[in-house]
Amino acid sequence: MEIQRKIIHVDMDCFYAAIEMRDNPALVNQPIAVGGSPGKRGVLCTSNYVARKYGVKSAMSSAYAMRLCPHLLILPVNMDKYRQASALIREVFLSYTDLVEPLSLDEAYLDVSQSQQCQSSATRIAEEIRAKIFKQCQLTASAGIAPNKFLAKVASDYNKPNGQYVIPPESVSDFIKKLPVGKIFGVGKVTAAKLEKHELYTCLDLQAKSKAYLTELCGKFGARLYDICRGKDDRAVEPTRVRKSLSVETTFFTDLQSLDQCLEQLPQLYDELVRRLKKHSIEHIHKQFVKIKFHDFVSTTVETVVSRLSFGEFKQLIVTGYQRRSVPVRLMGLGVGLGHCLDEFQQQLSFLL
Ligand code: TTP
Ligand code: MG
Repeated sequence: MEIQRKIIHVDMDCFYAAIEMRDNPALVNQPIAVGGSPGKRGVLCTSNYVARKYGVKSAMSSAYAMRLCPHLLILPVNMDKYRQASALIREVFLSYTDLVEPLSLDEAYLDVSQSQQCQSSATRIAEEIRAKIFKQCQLTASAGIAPNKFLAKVASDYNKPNGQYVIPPESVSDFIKKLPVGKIFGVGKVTAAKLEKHELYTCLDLQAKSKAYLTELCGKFGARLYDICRGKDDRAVEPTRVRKSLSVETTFFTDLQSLDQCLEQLPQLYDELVRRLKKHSIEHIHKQFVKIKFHDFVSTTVETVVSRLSFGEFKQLIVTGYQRRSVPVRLMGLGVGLGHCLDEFQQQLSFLL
């Protein structure tokens, strides 16, 4: 018999913005966002709920956001502060279970199947966790409680902000039937449109299709869809998840017009990458890569296998990448693929973002 698991997905409410509002309560009723400034082709990391009413959201260009909401206040990113809050939140999680899988600074899966607190009620554990987070950080969190990761994540969005939603095992089959395909993690706009073209709108519609049909339609992802639309997801909560790469990138104020101009930018980006690697005490790398985004938003990535970081290799990679198109460049990034140097949870924490 399959063991019934209890998974909680916790996601902080408008995390970066909530921290800024906590630290300056005068901002609470104003539309605010956190991100880069509009004059420098910045993008938003997030916005508060007042700003969201205007359609202002994550990953939107700051310039466009200002058009939607002219009195929007865009605050600079203060990563150290967000990391600090994130560390406190994780301490709360770890007081309930060791099985904590952080997905980002503000989000984690917890497997509380074996946790004894709150008479082993996952619902009450989630309530306590949210209350403790509020007490320690003055920030609100939302949670989803379900028998697996997929459902827990969907559920954490249901009563957001500052709420939680439970999908008990006996409700899974009813819950899943009505779920729109767009809510499935991994189904973006393109896949959703494709499914809808075939009149597949909900998980119930997907359930009527064979695995072969879904695979034909969506490739490898089809097999996963076959399980997911039945509310089935066996992925374990993996506390040792580590990041596989680290990179830095810059979008230029004006497009770079030549290979020489691209190479001129290398030292600055390289120094930034070295700084980040040092900060996280990373020594083992196995790959270097360069990402170039051209003026028309077409991107290319060039990589090479290395055992030590090399400035000269980056130079070569830029040459190769640039010459693939030889047109103006909007963005350049440098990165490294990481070896297996990190397995301690603490190291992992310092490593997120
Ligand atoms: P999210 O949990 O996606 O968003 P959120 O916490 O701001 O809002 P919600 O209440 O809807 O959960 O992301 C967490 C943080 O990660 C967010 O505060 C800022 C950062 N982030 C980015 O920097 N860029 C992005 O594109 C996204 C989506 C998030
Ligand atoms: Mg969040």
